[in-house]
Amino acid sequence: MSYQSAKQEYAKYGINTEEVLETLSKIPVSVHCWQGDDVIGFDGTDSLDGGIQTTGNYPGKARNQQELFDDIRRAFKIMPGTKRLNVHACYAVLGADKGVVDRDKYTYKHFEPWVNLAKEMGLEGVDFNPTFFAHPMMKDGLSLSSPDEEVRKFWVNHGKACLEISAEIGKAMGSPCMMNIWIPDGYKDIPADRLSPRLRLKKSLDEMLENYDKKWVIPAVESKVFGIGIESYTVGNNEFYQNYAAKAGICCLLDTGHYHPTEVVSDKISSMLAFHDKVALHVSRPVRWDSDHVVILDDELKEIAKEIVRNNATDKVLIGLDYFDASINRLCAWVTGVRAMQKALLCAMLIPHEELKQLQNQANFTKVMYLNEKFKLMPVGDVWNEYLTRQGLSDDWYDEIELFEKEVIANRK
Ligand code: RNT
Ligand code: ZN
Repeated sequence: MSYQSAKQEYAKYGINTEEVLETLSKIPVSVHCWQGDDVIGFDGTDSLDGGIQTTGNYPGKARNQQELFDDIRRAFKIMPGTKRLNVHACYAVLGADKGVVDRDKYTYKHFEPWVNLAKEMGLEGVDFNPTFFAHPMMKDGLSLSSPDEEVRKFWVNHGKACLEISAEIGKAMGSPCMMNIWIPDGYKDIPADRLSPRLRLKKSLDEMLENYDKKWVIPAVESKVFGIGIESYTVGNNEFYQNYAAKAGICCLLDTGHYHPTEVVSDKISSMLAFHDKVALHVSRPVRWDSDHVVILDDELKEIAKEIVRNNATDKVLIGLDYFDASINRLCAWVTGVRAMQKALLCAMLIPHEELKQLQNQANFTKVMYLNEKFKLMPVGDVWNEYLTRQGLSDDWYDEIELFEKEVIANRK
């Protein structure tokens, strides 16, 4: 009922909500596996490092593969739309290889259970990340930029192994695998040499990317401004990777928490699209720093979604989520972020972009403002509810989380 009247309302502005519902359900969102266990993984570590941190002590985090898989199955059930699964190398399912095979020797078989899980859940694809943190071979906090050749080589080999795994994953899923490279390398205090570590990182990336399966792997590099305990200098900063990606012909990944606090990723997307065929995102929510709060429907998220939608870039911007909140129910965190991302895309699709673009060219900024304000309170919610209904879902999913607390969390002591 209310959807029908919303449909008519939007039609007055030339917006076809039927098309919107169809398109929205097909935009893939890559959901990170690491929200479920505070980025710990299965390959040995019990604490996080690399300048990233989860805060909070909410009970019930997944303690092993089975629990994480169970949680993912449960959470994904109430996430609408097309999803991918984003897996980190530290989530290798090692079995008898645990303690025997190290990260430089991981192979596809250690990740096959993830691919099987993704298939079982009917996901579009699986994305992958080498893990350059929380490992004894991180020497003095450095990986690919280490002056210690043994350390540097180890991590180059980890990257190479991950490229091979990514190719297998891509093939197995029939969908290219985005492999994102992020390293925490940097210094707490003012460095004595800024160039050498960057040259070593460049060399390491060159070695790593010498040979990979271009059909099934989309390599990406993720920059950062600083990390906790690594405040003064980050080897892989924005300028480094922008240049590297452009030269090497690979993808840049923009994490919304990795810039100075007044810089916004929404303003960067169009600049990237002017030069690249693809740009990848880690959608997070920084609060004062790269705090990785749960993604919610805030103004910046809406602005990011507008950039994707109004530039017809839904197949050029690879949307991935990256947050980890340990202070609230982790399933609720997961589902909230995925839904917020899709709500933002929906909001962006329910705006008369062509008219607004024309008004901008006519310098009619008065009407641009008027329309933007008007559309904020148009009946987006009715279209959202219809979107969920058509997928057998609803916006009343809190009970599901409560049930999970009772059935699962209560038993994880
Ligand atoms: C860290 C980066 C990186 C990680 C994940 C776990 O600041 O954002 O993407 O969050 O690789
Ligand atoms: Zn990130």
